[in-house]
Amino acid sequence: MSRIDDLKSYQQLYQKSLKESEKYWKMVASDFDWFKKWEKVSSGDFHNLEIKWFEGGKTNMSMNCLDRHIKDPELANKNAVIFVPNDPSEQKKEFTYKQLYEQVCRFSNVLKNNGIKKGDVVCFYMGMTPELLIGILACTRVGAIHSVVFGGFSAKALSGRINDCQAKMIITHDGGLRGQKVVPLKDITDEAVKECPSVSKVLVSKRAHNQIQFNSKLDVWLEEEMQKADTKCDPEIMDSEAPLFILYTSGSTGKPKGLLHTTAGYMVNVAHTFDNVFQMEKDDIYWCTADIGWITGHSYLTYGPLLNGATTVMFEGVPTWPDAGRFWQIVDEIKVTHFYTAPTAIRALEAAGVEHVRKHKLDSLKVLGTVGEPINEEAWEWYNEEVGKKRCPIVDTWWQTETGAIMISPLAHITPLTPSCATHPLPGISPILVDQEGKEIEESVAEGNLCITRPWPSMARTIYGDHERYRQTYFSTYPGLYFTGDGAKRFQNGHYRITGRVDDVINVSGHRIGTAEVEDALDEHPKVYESAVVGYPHDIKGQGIYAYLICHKEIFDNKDKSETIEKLKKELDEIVIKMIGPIAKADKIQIVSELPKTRSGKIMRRILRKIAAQETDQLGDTSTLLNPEIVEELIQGRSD
Ligand code: 7RM
Repeated sequence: MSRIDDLKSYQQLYQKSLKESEKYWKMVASDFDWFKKWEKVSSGDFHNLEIKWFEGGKTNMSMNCLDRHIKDPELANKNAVIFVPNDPSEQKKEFTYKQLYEQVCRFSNVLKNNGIKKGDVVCFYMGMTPELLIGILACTRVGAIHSVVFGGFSAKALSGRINDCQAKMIITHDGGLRGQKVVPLKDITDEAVKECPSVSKVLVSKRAHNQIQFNSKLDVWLEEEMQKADTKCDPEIMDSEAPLFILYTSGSTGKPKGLLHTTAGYMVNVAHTFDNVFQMEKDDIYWCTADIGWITGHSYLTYGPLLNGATTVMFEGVPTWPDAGRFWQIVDEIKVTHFYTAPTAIRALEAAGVEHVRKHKLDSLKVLGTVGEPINEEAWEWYNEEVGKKRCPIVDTWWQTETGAIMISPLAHITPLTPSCATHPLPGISPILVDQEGKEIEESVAEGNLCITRPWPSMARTIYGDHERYRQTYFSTYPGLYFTGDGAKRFQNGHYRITGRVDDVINVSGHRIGTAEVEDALDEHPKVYESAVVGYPHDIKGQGIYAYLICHKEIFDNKDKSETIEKLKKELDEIVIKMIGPIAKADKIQIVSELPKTRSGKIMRRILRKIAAQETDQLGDTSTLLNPEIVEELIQGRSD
């Protein structure tokens, strides 16, 4: 195996991965099963944007997650997945690699029996149960492209995504279980599907046993289909560059983008980074708390662990139910060794009181990880002391939906750690910092915009159906470079600290939300004429959503009455929930008479961000504004 096992070999292999890239990735890729080996390791660049890895190769993702492992009798009987249901009194479910293989084969046959062929898109809108994980693996087995939509999104958000990728089938639950709530997934699906002519079948899995409408023209019960299906299904022979999945993510402009990931490069890079970052041993138990609806749930709950023959935990519920000790109770109960979560969860559990964590032993833990947003030092220290008992390295992993795999991260037990630092790049990744003009900042100690200089195997190949938008979004700001949208600091030792988004994307509880999307929703309100949305520092969520609104006179004149604001806020929440989902609700609103605009009519968001963050002493130059007098009104009317 090509795992890095000390700092010296990291340095050597990292250098090799850049200087002898082809040799390096050939070595890594040789650990996998191929129907046919590749002809060319990599081609394409950030100018032509025709990026390909392992071209000419033929393989299959599910074969590498399952068939490859069950050839070894010991691995065949090892747990692949431990499912922890929402309700603590419900029995956990375990699947050995052999059992998971059989379930995936069955599900593959269900897909085929219901008309799914190689290249079709299948949309998943489900809670976190094994059916979701089995379902996406089944897609990869038959060569279908999965598109998972997070169960917290609204019917409108769901139908928009389905229509964008023309999904043929949607797979859902009757209801999703989250704490004491039942999410009416099937009802929401019914509403969405009315607007989705491409969908010819809806597979429904029984979970919450809530009342649903069963439409016999479209709907099929998943469990009945599974019963009928055969437990053998040969994996399709897939090109290295065959589409593997589409995943939607928010950007600074326009509607969400469907990032397209392809087969071999993604597989090799995700497996390799999982292996190096987490440094698992044979009987370790790994738990990533992300939902499969996000990239972390794709790469490091599902594919990374399974490609490495590890045991992965899948948790259906929420961190705070029945109480804020739920995560720690699960860690003790199933002896989790590797625990990977988001800073927002750490901060929320810290705020819930230390007694919840001190009640549990947590002595099985060996490695902790974080992902999704910058982790502040306070939260890092708490995680280190209260959860890791100062015995566990924390891997602060920086990456994106677009990058497919972890890009900058410590290697557990190997990399010297600094709180809140993602540290060094992983093999094949060459980050640089650039200034506003796009000039590389050469000094070792520096701060700037984070770019990547050359293609890596797991990068998204395009935005589904819109290659030009892909070029525009990622490769036009700094021609020849991939621009991440993040700012970063670099230290003397070459380590990086990611400081957060420098564009109009807000990171709320680790979820990416485009300000433009929220503004579009707010503007739907008949009494809102214009809106401007920015992020501001929030103790638990990392960032909160702050909306400045220009409204009808009737509202403006009564803007100091709490009932006016409360009523408007409630109506706006309803619209946002309908258009996007509850995660995009504004935390604060402020009614204003004007927005600060430049002479060319652009909203000056920098000023709005400073006011929302209560940093009004650092407003900078406001003289270029068309309406500088508005600044004082905005400061006076700030919503606290
Ligand atoms: C994996 C994921 C991506 C954005 C990214 C950053 C932020 C993610 C870290 C981080 C600081 C980290 N994909 N981000 N990880 N910021 N430190 N370790 O989250 O596409 O949903 O979001 O998240 O701003 O650009 S994502």
